[in-house]
Amino acid sequence: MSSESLNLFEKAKKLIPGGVNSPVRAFRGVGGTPFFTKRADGCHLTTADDQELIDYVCTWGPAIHGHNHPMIHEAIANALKNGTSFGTPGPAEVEMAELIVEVVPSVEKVRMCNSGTEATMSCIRLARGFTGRSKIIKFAGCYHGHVDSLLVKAGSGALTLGNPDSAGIPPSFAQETIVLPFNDVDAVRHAFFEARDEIAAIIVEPYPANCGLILPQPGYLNSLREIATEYHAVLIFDEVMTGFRLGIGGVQEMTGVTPDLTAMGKIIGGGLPVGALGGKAEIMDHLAPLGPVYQAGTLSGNPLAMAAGIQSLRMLRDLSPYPALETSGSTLAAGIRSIAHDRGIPLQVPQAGSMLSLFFTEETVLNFEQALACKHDRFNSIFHHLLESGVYLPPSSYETCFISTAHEQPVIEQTLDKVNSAFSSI
Ligand code: KE4
Repeated sequence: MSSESLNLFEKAKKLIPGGVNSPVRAFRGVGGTPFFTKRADGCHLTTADDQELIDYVCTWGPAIHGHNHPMIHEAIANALKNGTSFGTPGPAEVEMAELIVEVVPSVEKVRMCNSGTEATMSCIRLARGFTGRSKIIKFAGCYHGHVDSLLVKAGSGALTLGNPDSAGIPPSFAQETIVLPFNDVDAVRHAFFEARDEIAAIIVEPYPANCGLILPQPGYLNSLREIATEYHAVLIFDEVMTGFRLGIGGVQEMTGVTPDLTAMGKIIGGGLPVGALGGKAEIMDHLAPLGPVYQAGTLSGNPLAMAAGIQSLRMLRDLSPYPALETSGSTLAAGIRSIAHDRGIPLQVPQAGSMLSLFFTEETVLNFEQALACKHDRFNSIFHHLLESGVYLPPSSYETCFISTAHEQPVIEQTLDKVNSAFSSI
């Protein structure tokens, strides 16, 4: 590892727990020391030691247009002339709400917040307030941010650090959360048979991407919709990651499965801190100041973040880069599969649009247990070989790679050359 990043990390560790402001950045999943980034442009990061990396993390999703896109940069600069935060309603919030309602099928009303965690936390509280019930169903390996009720068998950084159940969550909270295996309809039916009118909501990442990328079996999401309707429970799609990425309307538009509430984030911030929850007006109107469910935020709807997010959404709506992103994703996934196959290395590369992940196993991964059983040491070896050759994958086999419109064909080909070399090493 280079010296400037090492120096910075040593300093950071004295001041910030683990030296990072979000655990998954610490490389605990893959080993080694994280590099520090000093700038980002297009599909590249430049490290503190001027190493240029092809970035397949894309700041964990928001940078779908690549980093530092000039039109997003300009939108923020223009908004900055008017100040940074007003603490009153502003016109940009209306424009953002209009855009989200326009492009996300199930959203009739929307409330902005500042992170995906706030969005899912608010969805849970709203579902409980709307139904008067307490229990929540979530799925093993799904990660919905660091919400007390949802840090139970969670994915992403919690799983990477080997503690999918965080300390600090009172048993009284955890017992209100029912954790089920993904892709198992009978498990959901059984849970409702047992706890029927106690269950306020099902919350699901419709394409789980926090224990690697797991694709729902045909009809699975439809079954969740039917069961939630049958038992008058709220169906919450956590589209913080998939929203606006797999299509402008997310998984709900792709599959035609309509949730009651949707948690959003990442892309709608254009790289600035933004989350949002949206859904049926009948439910959303239970939020304060209209209804009894309190939810708030000093910087919610911040004008700079709105400007960045509005520009990001406009470009997605007007330019529709999704076919090109699908081509990039499928080309990269097919190339990696072929490289592994030629070497007789068992590897699954699930891919959807500009999202893909690597599971070192023979079988298709359909749930958390199967994801756990993969050969993570092989991923870690590939991760470090690629990093040394200038390609940055997410620093955990429980994460998902993201591709942006800035990852043009030559970059994909260059990446595959480096993947080929990396696979020669295992
Ligand atoms: P934030 O609070 O980190 O903005 O969003 C939480 C969240 C909610 N729902 C889903 C489906 C998510 O993927 C996330 C956050 N994603 C992780 C990456 N797997 C963020 C990276 C990190 O924790 O630093």
